[in-house]
Formats: sequence, structure tokens, C-alpha cells
Amino acid sequence: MSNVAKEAIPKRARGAFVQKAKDNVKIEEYDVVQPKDLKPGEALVKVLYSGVCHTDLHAAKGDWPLESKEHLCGGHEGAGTIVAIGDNSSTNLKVGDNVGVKWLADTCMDCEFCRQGLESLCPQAKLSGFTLETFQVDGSFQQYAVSFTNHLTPIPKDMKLDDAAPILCAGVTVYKALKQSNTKAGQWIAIPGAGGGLGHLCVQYANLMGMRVIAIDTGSAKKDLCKELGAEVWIDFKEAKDIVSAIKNATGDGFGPHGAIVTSASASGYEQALDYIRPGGTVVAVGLPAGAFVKSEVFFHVLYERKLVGSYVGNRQDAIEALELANLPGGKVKCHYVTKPLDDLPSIYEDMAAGRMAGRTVLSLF
Ligand code: 8ID
Ligand code: ZN
Repeated sequence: MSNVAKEAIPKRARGAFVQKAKDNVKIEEYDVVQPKDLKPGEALVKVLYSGVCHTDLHAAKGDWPLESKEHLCGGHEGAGTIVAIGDNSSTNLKVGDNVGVKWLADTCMDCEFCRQGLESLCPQAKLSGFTLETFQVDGSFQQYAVSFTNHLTPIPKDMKLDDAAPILCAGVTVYKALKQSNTKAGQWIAIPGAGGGLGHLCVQYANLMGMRVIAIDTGSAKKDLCKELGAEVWIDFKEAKDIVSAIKNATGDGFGPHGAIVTSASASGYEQALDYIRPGGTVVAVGLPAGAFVKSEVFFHVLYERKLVGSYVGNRQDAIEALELANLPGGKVKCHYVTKPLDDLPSIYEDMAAGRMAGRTVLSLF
């Protein structure tokens, strides 16, 4: 069969699993789905690298008002090579292609939302490493992952797979969120969570789009990273006495930033976002902390024509564009990451929960 790689596909491989929400993550062996068992539209991906997103930690902790799959293998920033494609699949992808496994593993491609490129809103969306009800989809914290040809993202041939991995979620999400903010070149954008996985990429995409960046996070490692990446203003949310005034004054005219991309993984990052946004400005909600609410006094919300927009990952085209921008010569957008083995995932989750990680951690699966 031409749709199966020549290299041997093992019967067993290693992955990271959470039995049920709130359990510890464990590294285990599992049965690899064999090429003959793939359905049309499915592909087997040999995952070389996977970024670790705070979303995986939220899912493992059961932070959200949604149930996830039992015996869940997380991960949705996978980068690897296709080793098999199900018979009778209609796709331009080929065995040997480098591809990305992102959060949106598959959508119906036929509903009103898919037709408009709003694939994240498809009611039948299958989510890598989360999965609702009947759609059981494991993610990229495993050496061989079944994914779907509709939504696998082609990775440019000359792009390193470990560089590409974090773009599949962190990159595409902030790239789309920046577009949603309607902030223009020369205008100010505030980024709470700027030193984290999403945030530090947001600083770079914003710079590339010509925006002036106010980075908000805490600690010297994140400060140094944000400054190095081109943030014009740094505000430490733990040290600032009056964070609303600090952010409003950062723009020089006291009106505050035109846009804000909230990538904070804690509810506190949301509390004052609508208080410091410039009149007419847009707050884009991206971070998904447990039990968080955004409050805005209706009187001032109306008077200052404030906008609050939710933004959820991106569509297939956003993913391709985000990768292309991260692969530009000169490296204007480049994920800053440390690479660790799969076995380190439990301690990576501990560091992430404690806010000790500047940038991203990328798992090496082999
Ligand atoms: O599609 C989406 N909307 C989407 C996609 C991917 C991820 C949403 N997310 C969500 C994740 O589920 C998570 O809630 O975005 C959030 C950030 O994910 P991440 O970047 O992977 O997390 P991180 O690397 O831990 O970074 C979070 C940063 O927030 C800072 C932390 O110090 C850390 O650097 N932070 C916190 I916690 N509270 C803050 C505050 N009050 C804050 N920064 C500013 N102000
Ligand atoms: Zn993610």
C-alpha cells in the first residue's frame, strides 16, 4: 500500500495519560492503532515533538464546566510525520509529510460555521487531547497519534518540527486573537500573561503587525524575555500598586491601550481589563482560568464603547499563516522553549501551575 510508510510501525508505544480529571499524569505504554484499522479521513502521525499548553493542565485538573475523555492523552501542539493514511481518504496529504496536530482535530466541514471558516464553533468539533462525549480523540503526548486529514496542518519543509510545535496552539491562538482585537500598526496592545507560552508569542506577532506592546506578567525571567522580544513597556502585576493607572499611563496620553489580549491563566488577569482599555478599545479574552468572570459597569461600558470579544484557537488558514510568519527569514516570531523528555511531564505541570515557566516547554517524544 502506498499510503503506509516503509518504516515499521510498532504495536506498542509510550504516551502520557490521565485516568480521570484531577488524577496525576502517568507515562504508560499503549496499543498503537495499526494502518489497516484507520478509517477514511484518519491519519497516523509519528509525533516527534509536542508543546505543553496550559489548556492540557486545565483539562487534567478538571478546571472547566465540561467533561473530558477518561484515560485521556493530552497534547495539541504536536509536530511530526504522517506514517499512514486511511484507505479511501480524500486528501492532498501524503505519507512522509510533516504535519501539525492542533486543538481542533476535526470538524464536520459542512455546517454554517465550517462553511464560514469559523471551524472552532462547529458543534461536531473533535478536540485533540480533550474530547467530548462520543468523540474520543487523544492528543499529541504520545509517539503515534491518530488524527484527521481535514485538519492536520502542513508544516513547511524547511521548518524545524520543534520550532513548529508551539505554533499549532499558542501561535495560532494569539495570531487570531490579535486580528480579532482590530488593533492597528502604531497602536498600543496590552498583554496580560506576556511571559507565558501564548503571551511571549503574542508579543512577537504584535510587533510583527506593528503594534506597541505593554507586557504584563511577573518575575525577572519573564521581564527579561518580554523586553528581549520587543515589549516597549513592562508592568509586573505583583509589584504594581495601581495596575489600572500603570497601564493607562503607559500609553503616554493616559487613555490606555487600544487592545488587550488576556492570555493570563488566572482569573486575576481579567479583573481590570475593561477598566484600563482605551475608550472604543477591545479586550480579547483568550485565557481560560477556572471559574473566571469579566465584570464591567454597564454605564461606562456604554459610555466608552468598550468591546469584549472571546477568541478560541483559529481555523485551518490561521494555522498555516501563523506557521508561515514563524518561519520567516530573520526569525521575527520564534518560540522560546526548553526541550524535555516525555517522562518530565508531571514536573512540567508542577512548574506551569506555579508560574515558573517563561515561554514554552516542548516534549521530545523519541
Ligand atoms: O483558544 C484559546 N482561547 C486558548 C488557546 C490556548 C490556551 C486558550 N488558552 C488558555 C490556556 O488554557 C490558559 O488559560 O490561555 C491561557 C494561557 O495558556 P499558556 O500560555 O499555555 O499558559 P502559561 O504558559 O502558564 O502562561 C500564563 C501566564 O499568565 C501569567 C503567568 O505568570 C504566566 O506567565 N499570569 C497569571 I497565572 N496571572 C496573571 C495576571 N493577573 C498573569 N499575567 C498577568 N496578570
Ligand atoms: Zn493550547
